[in-house]
Amino acid sequence: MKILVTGGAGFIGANFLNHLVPKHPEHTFVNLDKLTYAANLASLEPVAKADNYRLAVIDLVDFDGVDRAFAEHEPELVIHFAAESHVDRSISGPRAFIKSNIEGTFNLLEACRKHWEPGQGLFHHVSTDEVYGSLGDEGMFVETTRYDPSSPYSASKAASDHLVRAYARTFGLRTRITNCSNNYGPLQFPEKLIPLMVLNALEGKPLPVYGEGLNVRDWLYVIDHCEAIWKVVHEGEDGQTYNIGGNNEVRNIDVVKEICAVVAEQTGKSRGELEGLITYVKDRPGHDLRYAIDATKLRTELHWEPTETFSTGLRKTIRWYLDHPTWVQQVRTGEYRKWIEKNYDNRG
Ligand code: NAD
Ligand code: TDX
Repeated sequence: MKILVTGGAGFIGANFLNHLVPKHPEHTFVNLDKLTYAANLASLEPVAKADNYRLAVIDLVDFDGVDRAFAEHEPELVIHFAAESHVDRSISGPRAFIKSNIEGTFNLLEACRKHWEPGQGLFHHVSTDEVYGSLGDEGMFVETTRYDPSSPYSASKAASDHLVRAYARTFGLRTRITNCSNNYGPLQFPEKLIPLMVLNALEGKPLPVYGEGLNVRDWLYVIDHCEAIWKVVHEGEDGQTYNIGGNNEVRNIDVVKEICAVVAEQTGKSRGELEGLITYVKDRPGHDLRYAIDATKLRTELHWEPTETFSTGLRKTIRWYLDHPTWVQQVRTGEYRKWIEKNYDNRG
């Protein structure tokens, strides 16, 4: 099968391709990516030369480019990862999120409608639990929870989910959607909580916790997410939504303290000194208090189970960052430093 993977040079997309391209020589994987600041071709080194892997550098906002990619590669399955993904960036500069996440998804759906007869092809949309908004102390998100996004990022993802459902109902496009909780693992750009804290801890820099650190996220190891998507693509039902989550609810402050403990364990640094780097900074506006995913549908209907606990996954992740200093050095370029200054300098 010919599979078009969008956003394959980003964190989850690259893990997905590195994990699945070698396992499936019977499929061809075409990675359509604009290569934004969040993309990194070095992350794809394990598959770059594989016979069943191709790269197409295209911006989803450019419909002609997307149209040409469909004509050239004739995909039968689209797995749509590409998006602007960082909530804080959507607060300081929302326009790119509206363009890439809404217009980009729209262009991809239009290309499917143009190139596929009704009933042909399959469009898998990778989305987030953030579309459901914030939970209080109780309850979990299920597939029927009302959409109530808080940030420009989550609103743009909610809009893209709605477009996907509209194309299924109106044009008969075969679609599936997954809404996943927070991912962590190798290859994650260090603007996100876990890699940012790991690298700062390694360098003895402040560990900036927003607000009081009491917000809760439900953490899932990235490969468990990739396996869930692969299962839904192959065994799921058209028109259905599946929530993906690892039942790993942790308060941010406890995530950071656990990172200090594991960094200490793996480097011999003092855990107490690392915890001393924790600095409480100004909260994120509109900061959702708690996310928790009920993945019962995926577990019971498709028999998916995550393989990593937060403890095993975090140890693997920190080991990976310790073992890949060149990758780390390469992503922390001028652009990265500019973001860190902009986001953290007036937060103290
Ligand atoms: P990322 O920011 O690491 O990577 C995004 C990729 O998309 C990059 O390679 C970038 O170049 C590409 N891209 C962005 N705009 C594009 C455009 N206009 N045209 C073509 N390519 C473009 O993101 P990620 O963390 O890997 O997330 C991937 C997907 O998973 C996103 O849709 C995100 O909403 C969703 N998701 C992420 C998480 C998480 O915790 N990271 C959780 C749930 C869902
Ligand atoms: O420096 C920080 N300090 C801090 O306290 C950063 C970067 C984050 N935080 C907090 C904010 C959140 O409560 O940590 C939590 C996690 O933050 P992020 O890593 O920015 O993730 P989040 O905002 O929860 O969104 C992520 O999960 C859902 C991804 O970025 C989204 O793409 C995904 O959809």
